[in-house]
Amino acid sequence: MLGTAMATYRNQDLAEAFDELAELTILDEGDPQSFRVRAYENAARAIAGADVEAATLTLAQLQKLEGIGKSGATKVRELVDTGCMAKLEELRLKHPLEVRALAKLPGIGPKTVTKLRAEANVHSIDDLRAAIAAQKIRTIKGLSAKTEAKFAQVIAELDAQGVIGRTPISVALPLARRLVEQLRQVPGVEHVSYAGSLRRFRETVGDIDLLVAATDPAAVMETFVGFPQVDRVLVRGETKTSLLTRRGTQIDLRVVAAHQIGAAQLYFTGSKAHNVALRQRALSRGWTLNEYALAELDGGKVIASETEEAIYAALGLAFVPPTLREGAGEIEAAERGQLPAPFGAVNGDFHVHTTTSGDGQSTLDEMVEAALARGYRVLAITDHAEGTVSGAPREAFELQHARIVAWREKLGDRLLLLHGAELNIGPNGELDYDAEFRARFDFCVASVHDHMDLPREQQTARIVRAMQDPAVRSIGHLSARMIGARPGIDLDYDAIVEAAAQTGTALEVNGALPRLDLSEEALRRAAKHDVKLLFTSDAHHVDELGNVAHAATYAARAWVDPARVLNTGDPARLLEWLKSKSS
Ligand code: DGT
Ligand code: CA
Ligand code: CA
Ligand code: ZN
Repeated sequence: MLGTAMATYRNQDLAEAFDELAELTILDEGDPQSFRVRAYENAARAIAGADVEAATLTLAQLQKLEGIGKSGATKVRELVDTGCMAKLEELRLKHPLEVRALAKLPGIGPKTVTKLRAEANVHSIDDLRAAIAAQKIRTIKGLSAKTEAKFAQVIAELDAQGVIGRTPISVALPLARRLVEQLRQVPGVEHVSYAGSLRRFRETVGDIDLLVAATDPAAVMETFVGFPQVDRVLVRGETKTSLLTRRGTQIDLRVVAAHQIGAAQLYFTGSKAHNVALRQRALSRGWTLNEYALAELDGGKVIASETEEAIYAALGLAFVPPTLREGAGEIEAAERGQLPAPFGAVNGDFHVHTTTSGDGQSTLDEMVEAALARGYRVLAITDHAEGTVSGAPREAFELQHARIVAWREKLGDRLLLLHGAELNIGPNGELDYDAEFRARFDFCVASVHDHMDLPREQQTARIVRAMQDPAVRSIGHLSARMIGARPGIDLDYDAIVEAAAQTGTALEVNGALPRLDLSEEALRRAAKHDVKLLFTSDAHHVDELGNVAHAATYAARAWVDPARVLNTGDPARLLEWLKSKSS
């Protein structure tokens, strides 16, 4: 379905359209760096960051936005005025969703996709599986048995992670938040929320589940199917509608009665295992639990339905946070009052970039002001060091140091502002600059950005070696994975965690949605040793400082003990830890 006349294009939708145009153009031209691709990417960034709604601007006004040329401005007007961008529609037809999923496999570039389509009739991941099984890849000119084995390995890894066909949380969460915001504005709407695996904060979701309580369900459905990112409507009913977005994510929306919203939230948040256990508990008390209510089996008298809290309480359980509802012992813990304590408020950030990094978008001043506004006690500025593509030379760090010192005068005790850096960890654990220069920093986070294919032993050794450096206070995004796109490096987690405990190096939980790193698995291993954790944002823009909340929500899934986390709650422990590194 094409956009309807009633669609209203917000900046996020327009930016999304240009991002999609860039993605499709890469596939079409085979060159991720082409002039056109970069123009589309710039337009997407410009619109996403604009202070005004681009849809309200004239052609001339649009062209005055930095990063938007005549062609971009024309395309914005075309989409807003007609509900359709001809170039985008043409490329979508040429490169259907299955092809785009194929192109997203790590290590398969756009040129290879073109070759696979033209010479092996491979147009989807399933086609690729079949071609590998038939040993057809090695017969394609320019490819080999080695390429074939590599493709097989990539697919096997993604299968093991269970991510093929699922949407990464970095796509699903912003989309869901945007929809919730839009649906809240429909007249008669009393409640909107997302449920399902997204609310449980899984790293990938099969689909997005939305719940709405409203007096006028038809108006809700009308708005929902008119959402600009809709590709097609799969099911349309009075109380349930399902649709597919242009990026291939399914969204289910259910309208329920306001007095039943708690039961619906509980049911549709799942997980299935959690629900089954709750229902058994209800049955053992002569009650039934479904998406409408907790009620008596005979007579059907409702016991609780309006809030999740009331239902848990009636079942004799403490409220179970959605992140723990995986059927992994949470009900027993809730019964005994032994659920993990919640984290206190985040009181500092230890992975933050400014414009000193090539890819940073906010200035030091903006970051400091934003940290103050968030009530932080500590802020470590950690721009990329020379070993990273967007890294800064020594002189830039020296200039920044002077600016940080100047800030300290003004800040007094309000905020401890640390002069830091994000050091790159080389293949053998080498770090940027030299020991003397590194020692000048107050706080260094060290992280892996390349050499992803080394064997486990070497990956483990490089990180352990980095932790032994006196300047390194924490390890950034330990596995360097990109959820749904790139598996993490192969690591002996027990050895890493032991070395972290021994050297007093903290492990970061990076809250950038594409990363969420430490992974759940690593977090569970970390619990077995005396390792300290830091929740960090990896913000490149002040708007991303909120990523620390993602780190906290995600860490909760692994039952992390708040005592392990240095930068939540009372800052005394944090300040103590900052003073010394045992090595
Ligand atoms: P996903 O979408 O695959 O990432 O995972 P979920 O958990 O979001 O699953 P989904 O979308 O199929 O259903 C949302 C929730 O609805 C699920 O977590 C539990 C509930 N639910 C769905 N179908 C059933 C069912 O047949 N039995 C029970 N007990 N619960 C169900
Ligand atoms: Ca779901
Ligand atoms: Ca669903
Ligand atoms: Zn970073």
